[in-house]
Amino acid sequence: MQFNPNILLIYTGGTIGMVKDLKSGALKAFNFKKLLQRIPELKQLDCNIETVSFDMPIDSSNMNPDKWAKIATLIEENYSSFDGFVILHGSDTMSYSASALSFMLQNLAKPVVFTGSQLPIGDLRTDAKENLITAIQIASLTENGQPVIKEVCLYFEYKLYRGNRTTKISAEVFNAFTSPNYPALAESGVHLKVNRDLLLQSNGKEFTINKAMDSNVVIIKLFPGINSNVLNSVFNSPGLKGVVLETYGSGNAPTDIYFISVLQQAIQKGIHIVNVTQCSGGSVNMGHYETSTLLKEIGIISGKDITTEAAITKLMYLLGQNIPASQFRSYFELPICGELSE
Ligand code: ASN
Repeated sequence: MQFNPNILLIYTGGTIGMVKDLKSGALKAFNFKKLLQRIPELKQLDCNIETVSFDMPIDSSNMNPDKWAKIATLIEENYSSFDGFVILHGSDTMSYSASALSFMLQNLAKPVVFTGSQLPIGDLRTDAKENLITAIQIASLTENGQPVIKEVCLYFEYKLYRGNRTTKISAEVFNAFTSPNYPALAESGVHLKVNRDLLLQSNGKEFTINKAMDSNVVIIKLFPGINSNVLNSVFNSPGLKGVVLETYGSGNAPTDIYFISVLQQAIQKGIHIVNVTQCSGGSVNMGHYETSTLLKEIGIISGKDITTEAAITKLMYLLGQNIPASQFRSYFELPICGELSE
């Protein structure tokens, strides 16, 4: 007898779930309970689809750690009854959410595939149908009764990426995401080609979720001329515990005394600072240039080839774990679920 996987579609909001009102012409949220009526093609898939929707679907600009916890809880509550999860999410902050969920869902052994679209599902030229149908197919892939994908991914415009390696690069073209430092996990063409060597393997431990995310963090992007007043006021923000510092090239920054001393004082106060490159590809390598040697010496953490989205959510996650200060750097610099290269 054929095995039909059970797939749970979690609708959080975003452009994908909108249809044009025939009278007014305005875009409005679509009732996901009627998904199969709207997209009859879904009936042809060899899986059983159930849907659950946020009570108030959101534009992903309104995504936050509480809503990440809501998604994680929905997955936890349905983990044993479903073989795979597809999360419909606005594209604007999808890479942040995919990164956050990759840290919050621990010991994952089933697929969690984020997808969305640039045009609403009700639009004639929509990219939503292909993204949704293929995301469901990917979440349904099994081999010897086991899911093929066992991690948090993002599917968009014919490519499946590791979610915590992605970044949104276009508000215009359908090919809106890229994964600058890790190849696509799968590509959809005439055939669905999965690059199995690139997939994360399950560790066999029991699935749990961790919802504690500490948002006392900030991203600072360097630019020539950044001044000490501004830097001082950010680093002296009450409650600040972690900073993602977007530096130049392979992790370089000004060598001015004022700059280094602001960072050093912050580290002495217990603030964790992670060095991430502003470049869209490549890795931080502190000590390669003179302009990054001091950063290494004062105890800045290397983000290596992590994206800013994964760095800020990993910082929130690790700060939520109350890791001893002396071990924080090693926890950050080691991958948890493939978000950086060793
Ligand atoms: N503003 C939308 C969102 O992120 C963009 C989209 O989904 N394409 O919710």
